[in-house]
Amino acid sequence: MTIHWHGIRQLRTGWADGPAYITQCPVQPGESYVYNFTVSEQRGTLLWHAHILWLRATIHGAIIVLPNHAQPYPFPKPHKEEVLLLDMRYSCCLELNSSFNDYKPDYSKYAGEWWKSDVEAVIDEAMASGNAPNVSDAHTINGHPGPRSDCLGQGGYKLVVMPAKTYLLRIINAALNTELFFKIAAHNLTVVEVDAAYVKPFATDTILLAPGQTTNVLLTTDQPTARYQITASPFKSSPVTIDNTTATATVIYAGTSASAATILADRPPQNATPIAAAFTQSLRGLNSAAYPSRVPLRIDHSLLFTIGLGLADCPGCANSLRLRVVADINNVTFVMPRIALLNAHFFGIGGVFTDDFPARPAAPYDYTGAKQPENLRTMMGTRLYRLAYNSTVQVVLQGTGMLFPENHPIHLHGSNFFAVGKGLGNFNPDKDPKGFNLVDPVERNTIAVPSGGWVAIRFRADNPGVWFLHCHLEVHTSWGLKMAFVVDNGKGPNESLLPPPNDLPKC
Ligand SMILES: [Cu+2]
Repeated sequence: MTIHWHGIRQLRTGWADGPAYITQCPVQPGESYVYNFTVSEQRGTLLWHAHILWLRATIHGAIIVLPNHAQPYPFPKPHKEEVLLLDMRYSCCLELNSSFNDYKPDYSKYAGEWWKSDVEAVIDEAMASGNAPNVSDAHTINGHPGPRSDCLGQGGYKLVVMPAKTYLLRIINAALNTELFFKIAAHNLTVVEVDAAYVKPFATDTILLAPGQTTNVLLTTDQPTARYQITASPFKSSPVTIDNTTATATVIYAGTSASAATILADRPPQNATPIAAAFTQSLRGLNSAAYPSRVPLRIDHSLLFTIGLGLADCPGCANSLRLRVVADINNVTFVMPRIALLNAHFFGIGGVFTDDFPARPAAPYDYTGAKQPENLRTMMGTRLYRLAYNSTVQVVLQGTGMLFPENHPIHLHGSNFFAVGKGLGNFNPDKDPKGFNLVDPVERNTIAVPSGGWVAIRFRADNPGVWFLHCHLEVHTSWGLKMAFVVDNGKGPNESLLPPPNDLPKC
């Protein structure tokens, strides 16, 4: 097991970041490891989760970093705060009725009972067959799928509110493979923060979260006393099979009669790309005097990363073509090392990785075109991209149409980034940078690259260590859509990676 503190910067403490074989070897059964780190200059909602294989399906929770007493929220103090954790279950609701009713935020007690299929078996079977893995059986809100025809007696999660108050909802998408729309019937939500970075407040009736993303919204209880449905429903950006269930929960105004009907939310259609685009388009960094947007303006490394799918030969695969689906960045399918990359970097152990990750595709092509090449093979390698301390980086994350285009939520460890531009089709290096927002772009740690389009991000490499960049759809990470940056030490007194702790697990 390893645990990742998703979005915590881990300044100089990469040993506590958690991705298995990137910054540490897994903690073995019966062993222990203390994650020791300091949270500085960050506040907001994040999540922690297991970061090995598919174990984060059951092992995850919220991290709430409260603001400094001297520096309150940049919006009116809410009456109350609530955490809403959206996740998914590979389980049969009927068989698990009792566990759903007994839900407590203590996954270890229920981990054995939640699953009809063991998630490890799900991905192992997919990797052996070469095909896509089975999808989950239910999405949930705070552990409950809500009432379902196959899950009678399930009222779901209930949020009881007082009228004429403002609530801060901290919403987290902890699902493995589904981007989720979130909605509350008859209410607008005022978005104030994403990925623990404040944004310019804006009102919307629907928000969208990719796996790994968090969103804080203000909910003002300005509607008639009644019960209102909450929905978490999938956003489907490509022709793949997904878990198409909707999780439901209820906002109940105090004083609502027990027999009152629930006012239903009209959840967006699964393919509601315009709603998804309108939401992401509305996100702007707060960029106030207290929270300025420190967007790098001069760029040392301008990178173009194509992200998508490919095929690999698989003589043992159980399909007729003897192929398996893989995923890649710049046509490199990442091969997991056997010892942790951070260890190899710190102690100078050779033969574990190379630092020749390609800055751009070997040859330009029509990345998002529907025309498929004859050869969909990728290269295999444990290749990293090296950055000098404090260098500035722009990465254009370019989705491809290889096999088919799909939305990829890309997560960077060790640094937040600014999303300075996005578009559909192929990134145009002559025209598109003219439209970049270098004033108040949204700052975050996970960004959904639109299906058949691109996103440009910028960050400063001011955190020495090895930092994972990967798709947060776990299926794509399993298939190899991942790489890492190695950031060298600086020369100043606080610009070096600290030595590893004594209890760091060994491979
Ligand atoms: Cu992906």
